[in-house]
Amino acid sequence: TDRAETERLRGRIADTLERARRRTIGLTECVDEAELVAQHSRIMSPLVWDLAHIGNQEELWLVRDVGGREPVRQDIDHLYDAFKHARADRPALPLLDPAQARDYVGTVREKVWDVLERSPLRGGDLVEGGFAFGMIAQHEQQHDETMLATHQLRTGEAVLSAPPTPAATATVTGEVVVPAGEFSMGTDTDPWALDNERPAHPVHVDAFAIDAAPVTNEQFLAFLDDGGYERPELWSERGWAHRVEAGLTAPQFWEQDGGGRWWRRTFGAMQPLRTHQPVVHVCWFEAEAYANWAGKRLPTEAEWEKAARFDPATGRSRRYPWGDGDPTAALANLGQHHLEPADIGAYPAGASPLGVHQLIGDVWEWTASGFDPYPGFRAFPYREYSEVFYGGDYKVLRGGSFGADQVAARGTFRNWDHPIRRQIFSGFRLARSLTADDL
Ligand code: AVJ
Ligand code: FE
Repeated sequence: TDRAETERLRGRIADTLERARRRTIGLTECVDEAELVAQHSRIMSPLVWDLAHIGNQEELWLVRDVGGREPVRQDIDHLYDAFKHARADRPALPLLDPAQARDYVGTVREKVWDVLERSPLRGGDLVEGGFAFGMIAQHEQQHDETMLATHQLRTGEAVLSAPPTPAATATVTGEVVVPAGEFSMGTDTDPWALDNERPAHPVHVDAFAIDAAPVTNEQFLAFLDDGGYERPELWSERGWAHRVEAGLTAPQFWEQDGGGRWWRRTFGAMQPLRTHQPVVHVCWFEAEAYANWAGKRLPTEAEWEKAARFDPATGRSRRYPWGDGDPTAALANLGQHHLEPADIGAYPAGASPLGVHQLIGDVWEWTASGFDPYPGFRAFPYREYSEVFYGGDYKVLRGGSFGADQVAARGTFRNWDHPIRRQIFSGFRLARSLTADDL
């Protein structure tokens, strides 16, 4: 019945909000107060800012807007408005201290349980299908991933731990040809899809080849060993200027010992570079240079999504490479269950019908595309989520990383960042246009 369905949705919303909150608490209780208020990098907020910002967005949308309740702390709205203060300036603000921030997010959440209990979860775009609740869960999880990136930047002893990634059980090499033709990009039907994923629209894509797997540490090391960071002809003009100015000589967090062996620092622990693990912490310009070196290119966003969603048997676009069902631990490395990408071949069950692996999870994949609206885009529920970023200096990333929760990772989900950024869990895979020889 309708009633039973609404109750099921309520339960799913509660579970999703609780999962996000458990993660937020985990990321903020494992370091001391000094570390919560410290700035571990000028490009990141103090963890205590993310914490209270999570509560403030939840208050704005769920308590005040959906719930129509009195504000909890209207006086602090400006402190946690991401557009008012740059990340570098946030430590100097009169922020809530860690105890106040914890109290605040707890108070807001208590009110949200009451709002959820009373919401019909239909009627009006904001609550239809639980959208606003889903949006806020995605917001919290996206900030959790940002906080995880802050953890990776902090120095000192490791405080996070997780079980090792599953071993590879399949051999995955080479590329997959995706046939020419139209496919449906974006979505009208996913109830929690954000504005930038909408609407569904047909896109014609020429036949292309895409790598069955992301580029690995071993492959990236071959580029480095071949002088990749010293050959301007492999880089775009902007990319080379950034390479020089930022002094890039390897992916972030790679270190070479006196014997010439490479190591990777991951959440405070040093590990020998894992050969078959997707490379992570590279910026778009490094991906571009690698692609030039390999004689290929990055996929466009449409190519990536077609590879991830197009089912050649039916012509339909699926929610995920493996079908329409939600992610599980056997399908994709998501949700911070592990603290690094898994080796290539670790998720054969998650491959697309055409045999493209690990599109969802492991690493965010840089695409060739800038962040632009789909035809028919409508900003919802606020311009500052997506619209103000369109046409800016951003490249789209797809697929989600080991640090992305499944609520904020799906076949249509779009992430974006500046092409110089690499503190995010970013990697890439290559594509190429087909030539007469291939056809
Ligand atoms: C979509 C990941 C680029 O973290 O800046 C968080 C998501 N928007 N709060 C970001 C977001 C508002 C956004 N990204
Ligand atoms: Fe935010």
